[in-house]
Amino acid sequence: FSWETIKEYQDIKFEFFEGIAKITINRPEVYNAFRPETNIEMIDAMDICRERQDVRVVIMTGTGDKAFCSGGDQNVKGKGGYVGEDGVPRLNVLDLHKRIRSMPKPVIAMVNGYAIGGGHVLHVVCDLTIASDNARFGQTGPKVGSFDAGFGSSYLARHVGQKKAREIWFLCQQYTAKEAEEMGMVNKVVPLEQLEETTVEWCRIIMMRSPMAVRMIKRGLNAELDGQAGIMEMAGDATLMFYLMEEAQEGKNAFLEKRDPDFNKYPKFP
Ligand code: 2NE
Repeated sequence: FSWETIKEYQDIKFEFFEGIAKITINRPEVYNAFRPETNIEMIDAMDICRERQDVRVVIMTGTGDKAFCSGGDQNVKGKGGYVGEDGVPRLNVLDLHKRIRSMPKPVIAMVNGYAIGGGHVLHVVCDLTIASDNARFGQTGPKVGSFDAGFGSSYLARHVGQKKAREIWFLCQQYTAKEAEEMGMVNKVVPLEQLEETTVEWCRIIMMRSPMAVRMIKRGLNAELDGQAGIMEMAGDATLMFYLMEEAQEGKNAFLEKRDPDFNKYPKFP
C-alpha cells in the first residue's frame, strides 16, 4: 500500500491511503511505549482524522514486529504522572481514550506484537482489534505501580466479562492472540505478514457501508456504557440529522423572516 504522510511528528507516523488514516507509534527502542508528547501527537492526529472528510476509518498500530504499544514509558514516569519535556507530570493518554471513543468513525487497533499495560488499554478502547499471531496481551499496572480503572477496566469487562477482566488485572499475566480472541477482546488473528492486508481489507468493507449508519451504531454501543457523556454524543448526532431536515430549516427561516414557523406541513411519523 502506498501510504502518504499527512503530517510529520516526532514520536508517531501519520499516514493516509484510500480513505484510511494510519497512526503508528514510532518508538521501537522502548517497544512503542508512550510519553506525554506521544499522546499529544496522537490526539492532534485524531483531531485531524475527525475533521477530514476523506478519512473514513482510522488504524492505530506500532512500528516493527515486536510491539503494538508497551504502555507508559517507564523512563519518564515521575510523581503525579508521566513527565513531559516541559517538566509537568501528566496522564494524558486518557485524553486520547476520549478522542478514540468520540471519533465519529471506526478506529481499528492493528496489534503487531505486545499490547501491554497502557498499550493493552489502547487496543481495548479501539472499536475493533485485528492481531498478528505473535501478539501478546496483558495488563501490568498492579505489578508496576499503576492502574486504569476507566475504560481499561469497565470496557474490558464488556468484552471479556467481569471475572476475566478481574483476572487480567489482578494477576497481570500475558495472553496469546488466540486466547485474546477466544475471550472476545480480539476480532481476528492472522499471520503477521497478513496483518496490514487484512486490516485494510476490513477497512475497505467498512467503507462500503453507510458512514452515518456505522457512526450511529458506534454511538449507541458507546452510550450504553458512557452514561450522560455517551447520550450527549448520540444526541449530538441526532441534532446533526435533524439539521439535515426541512423541519429544522423552517424554524431558522421563520426567525430570519420574522414570521411564525409553520411546522404543520411536516410529517408526523408513527
Ligand atoms: C513489553 C514487555 C513484556 C516485553 O518484554 P521483552 O522481555 O520481550 O522485552 P524487554 O527487554 O523487556 O523490552 C525491550 C526494550 O523495551 C523497553 C525495555 O526497557 C527494553 O529496553 P532495553 O533494555 O533493550 O534498552 N521497554 C519495554 N516496555 C517499556 C516501557 N513501558 N517503558 C520503557 N521502556 C520499555 C516488557 O518490556 C514489559 O513488560 N514492559 C513494561 C510494560 C509496562 O509495565 N508498561 C507500563 C504499564 S502502566 C501503563 O502503561 C498505564 C496504566 O496502567 C494506566 C494508565 C496509563 C498507563
